[in-house]
Amino acid sequence: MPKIAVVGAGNVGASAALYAAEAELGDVTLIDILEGVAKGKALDLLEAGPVRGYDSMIEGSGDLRAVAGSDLIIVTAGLPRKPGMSRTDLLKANADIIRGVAEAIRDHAPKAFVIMVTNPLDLMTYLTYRITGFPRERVLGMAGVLDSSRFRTFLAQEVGVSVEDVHAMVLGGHGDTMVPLLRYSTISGIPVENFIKPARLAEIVQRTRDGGAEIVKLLQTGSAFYAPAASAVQMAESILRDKKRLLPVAAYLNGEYGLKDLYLGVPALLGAKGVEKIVELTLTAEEKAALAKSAEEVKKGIADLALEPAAR
Ligand code: NAI
Ligand code: 2OP
Repeated sequence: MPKIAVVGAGNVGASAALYAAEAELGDVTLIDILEGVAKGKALDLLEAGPVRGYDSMIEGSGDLRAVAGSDLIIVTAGLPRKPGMSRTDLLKANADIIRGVAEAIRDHAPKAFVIMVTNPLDLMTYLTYRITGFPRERVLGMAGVLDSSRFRTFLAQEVGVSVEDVHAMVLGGHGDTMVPLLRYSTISGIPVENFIKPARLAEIVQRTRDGGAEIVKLLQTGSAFYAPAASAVQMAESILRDKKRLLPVAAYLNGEYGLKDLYLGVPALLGAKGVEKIVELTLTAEEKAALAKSAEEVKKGIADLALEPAAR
């Protein structure tokens, strides 16, 4: 079985470990600075195996060096957003944590794929790419699958159809500037505009943009974790099982969509080589402007990271 490390055994990390084990995607090592939390949750998950019927090994560790030998690493270490806190507020605190995690991955798991979850997502993925020095195919971020899943949920509810028949595409950064693409969102191939009036669709788009904040407001003590963990595991599965799913992911852009040297949500093919292809869609002037605005926000954040100029 492949080895999957999940760094951060909090809400998202533990849920990701659970989904990965249930899918028997690999053996899972949960790592957290709170060693007892990592070990306790790992043992608890292992003991659920006989009931749920999975044979994945699940171990816990308080040492980042336990990433050694991993085929794929899901990074969820960090602070979650609190009410009233923007994703960008998290930048400073989480950048310090992610720097250490990325260095450990670079030194101890040089062949691994890395799926970043920690916010601010596009920036933490960029930071990891820069610190590890891994090829861009092996470092990607989870946001688009989650944002699209929220969009799909709301569209399915509105029309009264199965979520399985709703496909949606959300591009851009994981933040207030995300770009839900209505033209590429369909119910069994039929554009959603055939089912929902423009004013109502606009409301659904806004609810999608606010999807993270909606959960934060309800939970009060943290942010969403089931849907985020499920989304990260779907990406991991596509890579580890070479499924070649075409999913919206935060990928490193090197000229695609006219953008360079940043991570941004775009449709990408995920297979055994990681991000195997970035699909460039033809966008309307309005969509292009929205994506450019999103890219501008991400670029500002990258400047705040105050990294040395890219050597490549
Ligand atoms: P949480 O607070 O439940 O878990 C975070 C865990 O990270 C804690 O157990 C903490 O001890 C651990 N940690 C902190 N520093 C560490 C270090 N240096 N090494 C190892 N572990 C460390 O938070 P939750 O809800 O699991 O969220 C985790 C992150 O994921 C947050 O930054 C959150 O904003 C982000 N997130 C991103 C989403 C996305 O769409 N990209 C969706 C949901 C959450
Ligand atoms: C979310 O969208 C907090 O970014 C996280 O739920």
